[in-house]
Amino acid sequence: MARLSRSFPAPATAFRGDPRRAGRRAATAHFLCPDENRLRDHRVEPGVRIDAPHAGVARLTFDVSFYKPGVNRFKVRAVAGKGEARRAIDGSWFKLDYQLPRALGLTERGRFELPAEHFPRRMSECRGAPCKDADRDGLNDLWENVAVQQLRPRLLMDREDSLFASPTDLVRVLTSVTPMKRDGREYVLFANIVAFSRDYGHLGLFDHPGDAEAFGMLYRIEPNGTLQWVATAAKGHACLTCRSHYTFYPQDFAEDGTPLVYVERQKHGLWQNGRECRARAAFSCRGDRSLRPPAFNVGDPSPDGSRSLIDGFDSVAAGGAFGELAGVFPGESIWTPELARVPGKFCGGNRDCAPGNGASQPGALIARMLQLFETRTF
Ligand SMILES: [Ca+2]
Ligand SMILES: [Ca+2]
Repeated sequence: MARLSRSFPAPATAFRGDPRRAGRRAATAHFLCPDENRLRDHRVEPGVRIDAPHAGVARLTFDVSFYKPGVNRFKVRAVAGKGEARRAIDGSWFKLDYQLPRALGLTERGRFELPAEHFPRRMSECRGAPCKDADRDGLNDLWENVAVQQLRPRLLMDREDSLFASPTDLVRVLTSVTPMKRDGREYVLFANIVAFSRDYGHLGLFDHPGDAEAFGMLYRIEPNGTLQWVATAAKGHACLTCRSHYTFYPQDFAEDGTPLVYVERQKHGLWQNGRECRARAAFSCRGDRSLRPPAFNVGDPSPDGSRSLIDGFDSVAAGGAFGELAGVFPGESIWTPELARVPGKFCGGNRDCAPGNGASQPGALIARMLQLFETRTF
């Protein structure tokens, strides 16, 4: 743990705000973190330090924290007062890019451990600015976001898959990180949807716009805080004409600890184990071309959508928090049926979609995956 903590920077830095106008005093200053695109998630930071480098100028200094790997956007808003008068001072947006070391947390196959001094897992153990829980699951969102990034799968595809011949077709991983409890022990479930623009079918049949494939990895929390893999369910096709269904097999990991997921040619059913895929899948799982798409923490299921972090794809701004999702799958949504091009469906951003031919919405698949793990014994 100590060795790890010295090998990368702590996820916090200092920001110096705009000088205050001469003759005014800073009454309040708010630090805004827009990453979840909702006002209620903006964080008020009372701990602003003020010094005076020159006469008539006050400088505000904030400690700010990263909430996720990649680009984090920040803005400072202050209210300056003179007598009874108040004046808002808005800083401009600025960005900090936080790149994780590739091997962070991946100590050995099937184990995952982030240094707790920088990435406390539970909100109850978290102190200060980096602590945020916008999806209200008790897990610190920074920990969730880093875990999603580090444990995102490497997809082993068939090099003949039409995805590689369709430059506008895309694939993204949408992940819900959810704590679970069993017999007094703690677990974390990574419920992943691998979302493709299209399912290319088999020999010209069964193709459809939008393809949302599912696999979930369950980790047990060891007494020392390490995550230990215990089970994976992945949804693949065991015969040409049957629907995909979940099977539990041991998870394959690469030597560097990355989870490996085999993808059926054209149909994209998922298998967490290469041997089982080759033995049982109805479609080829040659795995001779690999791909590791970006993954996003999309929040957790809730009846009113209040625990989602990302929902409608059209509301994702290119310069915003989840910029790599901007322009991807236009007209689709993760959680809210009514926000989708075809309500309740995932069409991969394609217009040739109808209630009968799209995939199920990612949020509905995630909710069903949670039920699957909640009702199974390990
Ligand atoms: Ca959380
Ligand atoms: Ca979560």
